[in-house]
Amino acid sequence: MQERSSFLIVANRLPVDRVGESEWRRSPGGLVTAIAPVMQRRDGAWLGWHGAADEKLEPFDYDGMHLIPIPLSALEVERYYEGFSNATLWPLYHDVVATPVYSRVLWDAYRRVNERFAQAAAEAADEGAVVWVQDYQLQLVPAMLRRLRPDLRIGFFLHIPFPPAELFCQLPWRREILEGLLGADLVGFQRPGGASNFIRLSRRLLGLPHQKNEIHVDGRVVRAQAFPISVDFGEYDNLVRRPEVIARAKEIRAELGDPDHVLLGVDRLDYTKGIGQRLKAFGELLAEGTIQPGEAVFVQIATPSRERVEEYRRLRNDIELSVGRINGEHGILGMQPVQYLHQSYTRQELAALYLAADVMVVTPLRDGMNLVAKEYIACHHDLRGALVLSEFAGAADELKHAFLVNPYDVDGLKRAMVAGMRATPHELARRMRFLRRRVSTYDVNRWAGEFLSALERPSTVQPLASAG
Ligand code: ADQ
Repeated sequence: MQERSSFLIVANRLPVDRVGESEWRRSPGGLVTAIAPVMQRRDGAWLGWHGAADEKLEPFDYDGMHLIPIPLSALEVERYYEGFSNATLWPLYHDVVATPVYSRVLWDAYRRVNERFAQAAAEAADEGAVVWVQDYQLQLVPAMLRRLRPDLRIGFFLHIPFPPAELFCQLPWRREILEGLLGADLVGFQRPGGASNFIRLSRRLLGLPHQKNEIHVDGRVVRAQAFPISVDFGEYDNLVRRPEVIARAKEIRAELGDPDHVLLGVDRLDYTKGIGQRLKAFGELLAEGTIQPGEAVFVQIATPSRERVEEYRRLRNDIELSVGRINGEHGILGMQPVQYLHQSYTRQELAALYLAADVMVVTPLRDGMNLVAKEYIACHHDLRGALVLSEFAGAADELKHAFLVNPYDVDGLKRAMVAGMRATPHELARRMRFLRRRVSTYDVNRWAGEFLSALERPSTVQPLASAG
């Protein structure tokens, strides 16, 4: 029998990607960076899918972490991951910006895969262990795990928004999802609004009483609270001070033809990110002559994402069409106003791009947090650079000194982009100082630390014995 761990992370994916046949590399992302030290300190294990369908792998150690691969069949990838997670929950939780698919076949797969994760966690956890379940793909795991192992301390964190009742109630399995989450001792959200939506829904759909942010269920108390996620500030701040990154940023500007303004978008190619809206605004600024070709270049980096889901294929076509149209109408030989790159980059190259950009354009229609906005801030110790930020990103709660916009308002978007380009260095420095103060003090280590200490702190509220 394998050794049991006193600290477990349960996530859809393991924190590693395969390179070649059997080599692994740590996947990029703040979550791993924040959690790896805790894992090493506490003899932790991480359960998740390793990324290949129809393949069973034995647990293995990597970089001080014990990794437990959970197998998924090709059909489960299609139904649980691409289907229920990304064609049902993702659009529903993001304000229905695309139409969610409601299918019993997809739901069945979601339930079955969640059960498998819960079983594996129950087997891997030591007596009284702390288990931290991540994100929308695994919302049933807390309750399933509690049934198997009532001795565990279970936390759950939702990385995407938690919708209001008006939207959530569309879900045919709304009770099951709520009950699944309520299996945790602590349910974390990006924004206070997510926590209050959850508390209100528990009352409305399940009749559960609450005191402030503590819900009474089955003689237990479940706390719902916001923990806004952040980035590894120090990592980016160090990167952009390195001579090779500074040189690369200069080179990027030169390759773009040394325009007065470099505008930048960096996103997964996802319909929630508002990429079409920002391109439309930029195209209109060129069409009406507010900016001249050559004066400004828009660089849009769009990482390939969920390419087998229909909506994502359609989005890619739409974006590529609109890039082609803007460049066709406003480009001149050797100079295209929009540079579109459908590729992934290393952190170092991303840091150089952030450093090179005068205006960072982050315009999601809805976003749990948005780490790109915070990464950009971490890259500007020079106090240069303007952040145009959607008020519908979780990050807008903390980053009030950005140029805040409603991405549905094209004129407002145009005004904010122009304001970012024309602001004085003094004004930009003033805003950037506030933004950096926030992101440097509340970084991803603090996020993980605060979640875990809240999870391990017993509630002071007496459970109502009869509730539930
Ligand atoms: P995402 O929707 O993926 O995350 P985001 O928070 O912006 O959105 O994170 C994207 C990450 O991918 C960033 O760290 C960024 O640097 C990286 N990235 C983007 N394009 C890249 C490229 N071309 N090459 C390499 N890296 C690239 C979900 C939620 C968010 C929430 C996070 C964390 O949707 O709202 O902020 O989880 O909780």
